[in-house]
Amino acid sequence: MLDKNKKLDIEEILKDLENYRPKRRGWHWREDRGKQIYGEFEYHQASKPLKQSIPLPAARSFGNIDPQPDCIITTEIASGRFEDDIRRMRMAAWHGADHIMVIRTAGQSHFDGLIEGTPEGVGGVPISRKQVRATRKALDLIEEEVGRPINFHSYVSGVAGPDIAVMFAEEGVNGAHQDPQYNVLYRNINMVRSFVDAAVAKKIMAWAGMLQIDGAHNANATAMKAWKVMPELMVQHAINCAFSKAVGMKPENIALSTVPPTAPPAPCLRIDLPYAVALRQLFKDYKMRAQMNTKYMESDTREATVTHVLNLLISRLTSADIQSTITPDEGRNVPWHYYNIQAIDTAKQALVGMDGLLEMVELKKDGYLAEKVRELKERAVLFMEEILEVGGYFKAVEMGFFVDSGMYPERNGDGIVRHIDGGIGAGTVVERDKDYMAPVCEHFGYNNLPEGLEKPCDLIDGCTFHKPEKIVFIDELDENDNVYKRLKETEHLRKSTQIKPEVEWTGDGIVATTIFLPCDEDTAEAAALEIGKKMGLEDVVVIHKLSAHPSEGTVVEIKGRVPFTIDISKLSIPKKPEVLDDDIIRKDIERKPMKVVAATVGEDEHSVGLREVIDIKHGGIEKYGIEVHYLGTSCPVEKLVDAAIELNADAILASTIITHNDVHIKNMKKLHELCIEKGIRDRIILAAGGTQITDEIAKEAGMDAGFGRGTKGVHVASFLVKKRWEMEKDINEN
Ligand code: Z98
Repeated sequence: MLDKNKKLDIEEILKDLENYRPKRRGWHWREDRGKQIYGEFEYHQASKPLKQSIPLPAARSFGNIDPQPDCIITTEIASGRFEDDIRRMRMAAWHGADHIMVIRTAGQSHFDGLIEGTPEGVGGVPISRKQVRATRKALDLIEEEVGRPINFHSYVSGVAGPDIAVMFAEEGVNGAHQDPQYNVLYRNINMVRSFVDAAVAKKIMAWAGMLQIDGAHNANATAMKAWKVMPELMVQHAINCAFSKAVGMKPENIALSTVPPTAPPAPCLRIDLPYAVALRQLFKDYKMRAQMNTKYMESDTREATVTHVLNLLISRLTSADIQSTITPDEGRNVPWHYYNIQAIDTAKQALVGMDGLLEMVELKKDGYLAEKVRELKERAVLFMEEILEVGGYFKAVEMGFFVDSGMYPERNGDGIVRHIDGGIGAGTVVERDKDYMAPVCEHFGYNNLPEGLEKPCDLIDGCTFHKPEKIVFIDELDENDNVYKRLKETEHLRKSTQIKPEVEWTGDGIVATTIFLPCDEDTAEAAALEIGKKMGLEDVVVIHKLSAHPSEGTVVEIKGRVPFTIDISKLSIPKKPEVLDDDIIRKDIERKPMKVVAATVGEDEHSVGLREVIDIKHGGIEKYGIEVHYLGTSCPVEKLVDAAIELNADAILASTIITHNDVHIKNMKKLHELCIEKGIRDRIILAAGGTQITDEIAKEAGMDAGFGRGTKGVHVASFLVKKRWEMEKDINEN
């Protein structure tokens, strides 16, 4: 069992890996979907709570509940080093992801066999047995920690598809992309080979109960005008669904990869919603994996998040069995830990926020929506009919039917063309001999097995599916490119008190900074690079810019590496305030009543924070019997001090939220000075609070204490009582 206060021990995971067997096989949906009570609320589209998790920030005001939506939430991981990936998986699981999609290293589709060991990848990990097994082992621990099974997923496309499918089935991988059309169109793998391989791979996936995601969305990502390929997308889904079912997959294990085809500033809902509805009508028996649109995304995380949320609205207005969350990563090409987490939180927040939407609004059954839905379905059916007319799928591909930029039946002649005898692996498919026989289970197609056999592998005393001990585990083949070497390089950071910032890999040292510069974009970019260098960063790169105005200003985000480490043993970490027992506080107030005056000072209308600290309803200081005189918001400091004098108060609580031009600091200083001026400073306790206040900042500005975010009544009451003891002690001693 993992300890939440301890990091994953990678060395421990690698230990005895040759004998590790995954705990389970097959896909797992969330449990107890539907009605759920979390705290004070009833949800209608939720699922079982997690044992341990990190709730959304606002949960603080709702009893720290962390409602889990009914659908699976995906995170895509693509760092290229599995030892770093697994830490990110753990963080993702704590935020609510239960589908971990591991991207493969660039080009693995073209490897015609399995690879071994743990080499570093580009844009993803080289998928090898060792890497998969270590990841599954880590996920087995992580799922126990959060109390929910985690689906591990990668890719079964490419020329080694069947080999990978077998390995995944053996190693407890729970889901995979598998779509022969993907190989043909985007990886230029021979069509015949791709479809034969797909049959073999799908049969194995069916045995392992893996969930399959298709590749239709790639047409969306490839076509410049992605909304034009909507009819084709439906055709691609249909081909893969029908083929998979024919091979023996259950429809509930076949998921369509659907993407709302467009994004703002296009009027996206008017295009995306009819498409989503049409898909769900045509493919009722299948699952929907809703991926967000990444096609038009650039480097702006805010923009990406809005598109993501609009896509989540479509998911709630229609349905999603799996909700993917790759947003900012894909646009920026920076698969960073915190973007995974942010995107998972975006999905969780939006889905939970839109809980029960369809109980309150209804999609119209006539008018624009219904007409568009019908039109899209008609276009798709006509497309399919034309495929049949020209002689079938292979012919249609040869004629460039797919990824054409025209909206069917319009065709612009710019589709992807592949030939029946072309592409990688052409000519490698041979017909099975009459006496062909393969004594292995879940083998697709013609096989000459002797009659009366219970299962084919009885002929060879078991195959690896039935006798996993027969699986051959190859550890490392490359003595330089492997995890042990990489771990050695980061040992000084993992096994000492030294730390470095990181966004992707242990010790990568990367930090990102947002800078506003009062000038045009080009100048701002050059200036930002210079600022990064002057800040001591190495390898400074601009990762985002946004013009605020052609000459008035530009926002630039840079990243760079820090060349140093920080020794955490030398840090002075402010101690968390010790709170007194409720009874002790109450008794002390009974012993000697306490009176405080409180207000939000200056021109500041924020009241919520202070009211929470005061009000009995929120567990504020009133509940201990402290008498509070609340003077409201926008209260002049003078008024507060005068009231304290008039009421002979023990303490003043000043809330100051606005920080513009350091007005919060000025307010605190003024309060302190005024109390000195009026001669009460040595007998009055001064405390300030606000989102940007810390104890340190407040004390520097003359307060006795400062209270920041997350402060509760008990913190302030404990402080007041303790401070009064201190003052009483001083008086007694003098
Ligand atoms: C996703 N963000 O779908 P290579 N097979 C299929 C695919 O769609 C993909 C691959 C294989 C996307 C990820 N999809 C993109 C059907 C890729 C990947 O050739 O190893 O890159 O295979 O979740």
